[in-house]
Formats: sequence, C-alpha cells, structure tokens
Amino acid sequence: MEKTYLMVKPDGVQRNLIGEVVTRFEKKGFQLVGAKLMNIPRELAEEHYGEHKERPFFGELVDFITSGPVFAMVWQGENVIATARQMMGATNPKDAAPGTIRGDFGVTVGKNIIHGSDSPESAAREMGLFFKQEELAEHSKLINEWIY
Ligand code: DAT
Ligand code: MG
Repeated sequence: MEKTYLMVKPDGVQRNLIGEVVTRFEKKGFQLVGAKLMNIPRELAEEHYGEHKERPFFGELVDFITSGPVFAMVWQGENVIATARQMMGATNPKDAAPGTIRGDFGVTVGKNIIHGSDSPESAAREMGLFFKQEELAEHSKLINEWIY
C-alpha cells in the first residue's frame, strides 16, 4: 500500500492544529503508521528542502521549519500521496480552495501549516530522512474492509 510523509509545520503545532490535521486524514480513511513530535536539526531541514537550495526564500524556509517542533507522520492508503496533496491545498494559502487544510487555516505562503511529499520518489526520500523502519508500526485494521 502506498505511503507518504506528512508533517504539521511549527505554525500548525503552535496553533493547536495537530488534532485537526490528523482527524482529516483519519476520517478520509487513511491509516497512520508513524508519528512523532520533534525539533528538526538544521542539517536535516536543509536536506529535506534541498530542492529549494537556490531559491531566495531558502534561508527563511529553513529558519521557519526549525523554529519550533513539527509533528512528523507517515500515512498509508491507496493514492495517499496525491490525495493528501489535494487535501492540503495549493502551496500559497491565498490560492488554496476552502475545504483544504491550507485554504481553511493558512493566510501566507511562509506559514502554510502542513508539508506533504509530492511524488513517490520524494515520499520514499522524506520517509527515510525522518523515520527509521522500526519507528513505523505496520498493522492491518478491520475497518479497511469497509474502505477497500
Ligand atoms: P509545497 O509545500 O506545496 O510542496 P514547495 O515545495 O514549492 O511547496 O515549497 C516548499 C515550501 O517553501 C512551501 O510550503 C512554502 C515555502 N515557499 C514556497 N514558495 C515560496 C515563496 N515564493 N516565498 C516564500 N516561501 C515559499
Ligand atoms: Mg514541496
């Protein structure tokens, strides 16, 4: 089953949105297989956002993501990578549709509540950066028979 890396960013943690975010993915029918509250070391933040190294906002982005704890998660489900991106909404909350996490809770692009992997390659890379295999609790739930 497909897996993705999702993370409530420091603004979402400070604004008490961890539960709201988790509830949305749970209600959708996705399954949580790993989660932890953590401070991201600067080197890990730079590696995670490596694709944006040359962008003008890179320093600000790394400062922000290391400014307080994040809630790092791995979620599982059919098409979870693309569907989670849809549920998050557009990168800039001003363009994110109502009903999406960024559309409902964000205002500016710098503080947009949530991160989600954008492809199978980035999901594998980011899960590997943030979680050891033994931190993932693979398990099957009976309710899956009512989802699939
Ligand atoms: P996403 O988080 O939707 O995958 P991204 O990978 O393009 O978006 O950018 C990573 C983060 O960088 C994004 O969540 C917020 C920040 N960011 C993106 N574009 C920005 C910009 N023009 N100015 C400031 N921050 C930006
Ligand atoms: Mg991205």
